[in-house]
Amino acid sequence: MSAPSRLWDIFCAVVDNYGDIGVCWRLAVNLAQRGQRVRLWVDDAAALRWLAPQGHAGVEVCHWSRPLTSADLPVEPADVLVEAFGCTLDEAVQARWAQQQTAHPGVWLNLEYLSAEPYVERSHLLPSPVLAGPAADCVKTFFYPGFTAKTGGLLREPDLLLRQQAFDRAAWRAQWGVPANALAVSLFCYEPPALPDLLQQLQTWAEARPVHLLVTPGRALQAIMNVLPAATQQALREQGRAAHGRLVLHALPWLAQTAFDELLWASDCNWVRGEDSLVRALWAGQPFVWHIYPQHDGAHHAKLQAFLHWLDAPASLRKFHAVWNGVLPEALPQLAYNELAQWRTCVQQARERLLQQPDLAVQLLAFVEESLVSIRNQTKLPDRSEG
Ligand code: TRH
Repeated sequence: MSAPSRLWDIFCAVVDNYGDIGVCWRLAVNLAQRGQRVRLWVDDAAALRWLAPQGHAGVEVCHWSRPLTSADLPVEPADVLVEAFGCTLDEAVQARWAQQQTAHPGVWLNLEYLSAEPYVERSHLLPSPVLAGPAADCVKTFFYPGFTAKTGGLLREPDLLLRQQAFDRAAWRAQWGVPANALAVSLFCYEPPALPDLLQQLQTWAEARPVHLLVTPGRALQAIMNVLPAATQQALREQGRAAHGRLVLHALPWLAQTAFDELLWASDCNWVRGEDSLVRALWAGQPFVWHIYPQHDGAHHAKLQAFLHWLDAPASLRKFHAVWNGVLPEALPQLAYNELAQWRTCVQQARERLLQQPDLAVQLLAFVEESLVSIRNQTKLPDRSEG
């Protein structure tokens, strides 16, 4: 049975990079695909121009000019308020939410960052009463994405598996000039210290079969440029493609999010980063290496270990991650090409485990419906859902 249609306000502050807006956009689309109406409030929508050039039916992008005043807020009250990644809501938004609770009570959620650490299971769905400010006495609920059954799960569109099955890998490769027999490696990373080692490793693999490195724009491309000779940099910049020893390098343009997914499906192994592309690499089911978002206090080390533990990663994959993420200041281990097969098995087993669990939007919808029915029963208000 599908969930009734509700109106969602999702607030997203872009801190840096593309994960905040990337996750919020995917969430908005996931909800719209399940019949929900979403207002996505974002303070910097620039990345949506390439990430989601077509937009999506059911998702309205609203400019979050900070601070919003009550005059900026739409008349129609939302049923669900999502504060993504602890972005603090403006006083006017909190005041409006508090005011509407008598006539139109709703569910306020704090959507947290993804982690495989044990605290996630303990903290998922914990209520948090607001103690001060215009929304004092309202209650927020922490919603934690995660990898296990006791968490909020991962974003997975209802049509993801069908899209993957219908995907024409050969046509994709032909379009991007990657030969069918080549090893295609995608690269989306920050500035990993072991990048020169990776290039060396790929040169070795290229002795056995052609290797094409598909470099995403922005920081990954800049990091590659920094370790290339000037002539190769120039060719890559001007032609979007350059030979580097036995390697073929491609400088990709910014892709729409759905096309970014296809890049990961078309590649034989994926170097990903942050939060959203990690999840997409899991769904792609190819061997991958994750560049975790670095935190100044080193908290990302424990986060990385927790993920590798959940993944049940083989020793070579753990070591590779430790070096790639600068946890071990060593040279990247020489990886025999056939070890990739072991990595692939590991990723595919993890993917199978994840497919057994309800996805994040399904879990959100179930929680919201249960909460709304209970709150609205307590207040004996009619339910105005459209579904
Ligand atoms: O850009 P990121 O490094 O984002 C990071 C992390 O999310 C981190 O946890 C967060 O704290 C920080 O931002 C603020 O990596 P991530 O999460 O993979 O987000 C990138 C998004 O960009 C993802 O949705 C995929 C998308 N993308 C495209 O759609 N097209 C592209 O061409 C590329 C390169 C990325």
